[in-house]
Amino acid sequence: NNNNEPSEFDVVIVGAGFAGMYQLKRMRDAGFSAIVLEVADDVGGTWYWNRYPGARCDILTVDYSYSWDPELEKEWVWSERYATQPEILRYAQFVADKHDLRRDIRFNTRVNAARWNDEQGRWVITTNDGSQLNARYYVMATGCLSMPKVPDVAGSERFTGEVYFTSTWPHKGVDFSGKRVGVIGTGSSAVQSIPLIAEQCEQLTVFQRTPNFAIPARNGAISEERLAEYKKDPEAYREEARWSEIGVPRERPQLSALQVSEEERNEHYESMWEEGELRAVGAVYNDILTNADANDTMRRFINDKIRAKVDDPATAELLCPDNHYVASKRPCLDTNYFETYNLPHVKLLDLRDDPIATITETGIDTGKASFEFDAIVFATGFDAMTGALVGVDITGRDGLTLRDAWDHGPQTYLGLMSVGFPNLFMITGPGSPSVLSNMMVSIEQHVDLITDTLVSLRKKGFDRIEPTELAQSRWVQHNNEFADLTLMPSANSWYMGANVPGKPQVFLPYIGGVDRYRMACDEVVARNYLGFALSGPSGQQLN
Ligand code: NA7
Repeated sequence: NNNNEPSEFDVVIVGAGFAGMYQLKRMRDAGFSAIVLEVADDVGGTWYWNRYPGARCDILTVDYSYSWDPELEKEWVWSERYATQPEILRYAQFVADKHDLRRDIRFNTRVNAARWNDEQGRWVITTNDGSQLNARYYVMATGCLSMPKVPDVAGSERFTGEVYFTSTWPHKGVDFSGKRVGVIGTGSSAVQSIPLIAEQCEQLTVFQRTPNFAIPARNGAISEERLAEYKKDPEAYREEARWSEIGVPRERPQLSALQVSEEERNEHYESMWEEGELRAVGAVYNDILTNADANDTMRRFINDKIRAKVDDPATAELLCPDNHYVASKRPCLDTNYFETYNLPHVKLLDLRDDPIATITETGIDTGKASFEFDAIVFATGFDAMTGALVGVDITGRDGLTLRDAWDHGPQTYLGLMSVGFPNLFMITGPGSPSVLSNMMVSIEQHVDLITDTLVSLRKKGFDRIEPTELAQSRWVQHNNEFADLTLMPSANSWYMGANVPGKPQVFLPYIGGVDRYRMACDEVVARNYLGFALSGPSGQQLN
């Protein structure tokens, strides 16, 4: 069906989420022929798929917005502090319309394989409808949390009732009224959806393996005061975000949590609690992520808050995180999550005490009990950061597959490229700040870097770029050493790949911060692409 369309491009981009959309725009403007391949039937990426009740951003939406089109600041006003999934999807669609992006996006198209042809210096990309595309450059804009984790619960195919995944929710929605529902998982998606599922259903049982930290979202209209932070000079605010630690402007804490009195500390934690923003967690003290005792002070504060919200003391204890440090797993923002357990028809089951033995035709059997359900919801997360990349059959130079190259964990230079895979770029790949930051800021930085790099290669007469072994191995080492300075690797988190059985356990995102990372990238460029080998009609350059 695509036979009459061109199949030769300068750039093939995979994914029409916020990364792929902006990448398309920049490539077009830079005069490259580009196409986006997208498996869904519209733009939006993660906001297209994650339609579960309560799905929202957990970065304020004034921050989680494109900065590359300043008109958008005026044309689009977010209705709440944290916009819902439908509103964010509408925003993506609005941008697609405004910039006429869809004409270069091929929807309903899945990339099955991509193979590098070294003689021609081009990627050959095969899609699910059997067509082949050929491109000089290949950009994976496939997202960090886009490949749902395959259920690793025994018997999950046996259940004959309704089965839902938060990550691929039915477009027509789900009506839980009068139903007995089981939810597996208590990560961000579960914390957002459980209160709304509970409002509808007859009976709800939540199967919890690890309790999570959550601070109140305090959603609603954004306060004038918070809005003023950005409104007084939007461009300066965006620039500050680009040079901040997490892609959201915030003050840098100067003090250790252990340097102040308990009273003063609790006052600070109260204001973090009141602020209801994840940026506040890292802005209170400078050693929350590096010092176990400092982190413990925050852990105790949050757990006391949980205890105050939950009536039944045993349930409250189960909901208090006790085996990981604050922020070592992705903290959540919640609206009535803990209070939901005060409802008589909602029960919490502790899988650490009583693991799931098997899912059955009619429900879930744990070692100690048997539950009957009309519907089971898997809120079990994603094969994060690498899943969508190695999910495509990618073959680079000399028949090397990305899957093999990353067998012991992802190998990248700057989270942007990988040795053996010339001209293949990843947007917010492993080894870049990505999921530890406001994704909009990190996406824009990578898209700008990739586009500017291609423009620079074209100008200099090069058409191949690949990192050197040395640069890549040092970057991987730097990543690991940096992560090891913190408490982050101690948790069984998806940051570590620990949520997927058999996945190599390495800390996946770069923890040095958006600012430091940007500085490193800028220096690489300023030093003539330090750490990259460039070649093409005008010869070779090795830095
Ligand atoms: P998460 O944060 O990975 O949460 C998944 C949850 O599911 C988490 O509580 C897991 O427990 C639980 N889980 C996963 N597998 C199992 C099995 N086999 N048995 C029991 N429980 C299980 O995914 P989300 O979709 O909530 O959020 C992903 C990100 O999207 C989020 O951080 C935001 O950045 C946006 P565990 O903690 O592994 O013990």
